[in-house]
Amino acid sequence: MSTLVEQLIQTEAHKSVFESAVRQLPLPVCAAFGSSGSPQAVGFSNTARVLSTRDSDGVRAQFPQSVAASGNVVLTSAGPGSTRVQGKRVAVLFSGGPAAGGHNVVCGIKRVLGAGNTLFGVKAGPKGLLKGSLFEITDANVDFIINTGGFDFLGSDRTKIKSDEQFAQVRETCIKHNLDAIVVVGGDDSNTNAAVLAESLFTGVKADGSGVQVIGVPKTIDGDLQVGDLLAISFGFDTATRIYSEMVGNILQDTSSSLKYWHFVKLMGRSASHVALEVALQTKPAITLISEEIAARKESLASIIDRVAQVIVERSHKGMNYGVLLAPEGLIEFIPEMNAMIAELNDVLAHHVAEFAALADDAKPAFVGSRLSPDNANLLASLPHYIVNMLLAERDSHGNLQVSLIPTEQLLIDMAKQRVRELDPAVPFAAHSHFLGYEGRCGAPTLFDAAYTYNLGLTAGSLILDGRTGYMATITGLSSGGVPQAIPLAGLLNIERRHGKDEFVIEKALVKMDSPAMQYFVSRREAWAAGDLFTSPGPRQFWGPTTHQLPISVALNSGADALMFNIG
Ligand code: FBP
Repeated sequence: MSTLVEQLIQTEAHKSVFESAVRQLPLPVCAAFGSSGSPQAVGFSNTARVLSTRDSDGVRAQFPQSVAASGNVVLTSAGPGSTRVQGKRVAVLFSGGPAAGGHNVVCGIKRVLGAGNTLFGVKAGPKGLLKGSLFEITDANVDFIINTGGFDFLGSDRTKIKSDEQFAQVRETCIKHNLDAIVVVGGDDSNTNAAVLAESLFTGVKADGSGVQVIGVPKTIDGDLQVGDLLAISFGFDTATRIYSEMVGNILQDTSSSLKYWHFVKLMGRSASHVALEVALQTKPAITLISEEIAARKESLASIIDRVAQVIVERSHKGMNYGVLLAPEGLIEFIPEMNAMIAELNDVLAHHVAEFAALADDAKPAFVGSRLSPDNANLLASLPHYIVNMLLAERDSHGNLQVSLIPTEQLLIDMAKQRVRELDPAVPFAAHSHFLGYEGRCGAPTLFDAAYTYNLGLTAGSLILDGRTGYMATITGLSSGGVPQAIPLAGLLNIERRHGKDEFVIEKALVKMDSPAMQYFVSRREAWAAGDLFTSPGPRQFWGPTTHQLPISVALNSGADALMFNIG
């Protein structure tokens, strides 16, 4: 074999030149953890902040032990933690969609637990917890997964732990592996699950009557798990939006080079439009639809299409028969008439599960249509088959419509084409559709996500050593050194209608119309529509001038003076 072939084979199995190099990148830690070389656990004390939601009374009744213990008070790091805690057995699992930095959470927990405690990985998410699929994580594992993207070290899934039988299975796993604590790395639904687990495992799991601690870690590329200044952003958002921004920047460059195409790009982010807004701020395309604004304005589908078509026609009259439109993945659920129809549809589906499942696919639209109110039935019938099929597709285990499967970008193209023709038949309109989603979730974490997640892991591990349960780890002060803190999960819960039933949930943080990021976007979008002001931010950097950037929307919303994060 030639030397080059040998070298190439050596790069197999996550040992590319790049992967080997990023493993060596040093990670800064918050001052509270001491030196970055050997970070130490911190202890926690109460702050003066107590969390409450509109459904706090109901939460207190349903989560009595968690609320009594935490008082829904936010915790902050307070000096070194106890170094005498030994022998704890902790399990960590990933839940929901992957997000860059998950591996560093595991590394942070392992480092802070040290040699005196044991960390187990749960294979394939909550389902693995039910089955008891656990394995011990070693220091060698940590050295190998540090700074790498994806969740492939453990795997993930979307199982919601809700039935008595499932809770009994979790208890069995805890007893079988003699667990003291579980860390759930997940989004709003998974952290809701963590709150429920914390209450259910609060006491009486082990022979001595003690319970199992449960700590959440805020993950989701969607960026919709935010708690004001206590949680500026979930991890994974920065990496995903930087990857999408590079791709959109490249497409923008192509449109103004080839001068003949529109590109309609749907961006991941199940409900909220944070991803679309961030990518718009990074790249400045001609049109960006923000779902929350459409809902706030009660804008109909026809009016959205008219708005889009007007821009296409106006640009064409200036000689620009090209451009880029960004649409958030969850758009369809925010258009008022669609939202009302989907809500009724969800109820119909929830009440006819078995009957519906037994039907042939082509009989499903008529079955549902006959059970909807006339307006909603007409709306459903007016939609193209590729949208109807996906609206009727199976919900995930949390009751969510699988918006990543709905080709909204194609619907927008088809409807815009018709409207452009009506407005000015001479305007040429050739469009390509794209969905940028899975491409962005598992990239190697940006330095922000890498450092943030490592510190989140150190915080989660410290909370366990400090004997806490029912909290979500967070790092505040991302531009000023970083402070490990803990948010009481029960203090975030509200009641929402899911699967046709009321359930306790952590509400998704949507884009706020009066947020600085949205206001800035609104102040610039007409100029972006009228001309070619786009930018191509290029690839995310691990070495170089943009290495230490915060997401633009996070920097604007948190009132930062500059675009740089500062942890350590
Ligand atoms: P999480 O909320 O679990 O982080 O997942 C978010 C997400 O990436 C959404 O943006 C997208 O709609 C969804 O996952 C896709 O889910 P799946 O991986 O099951 O196709």
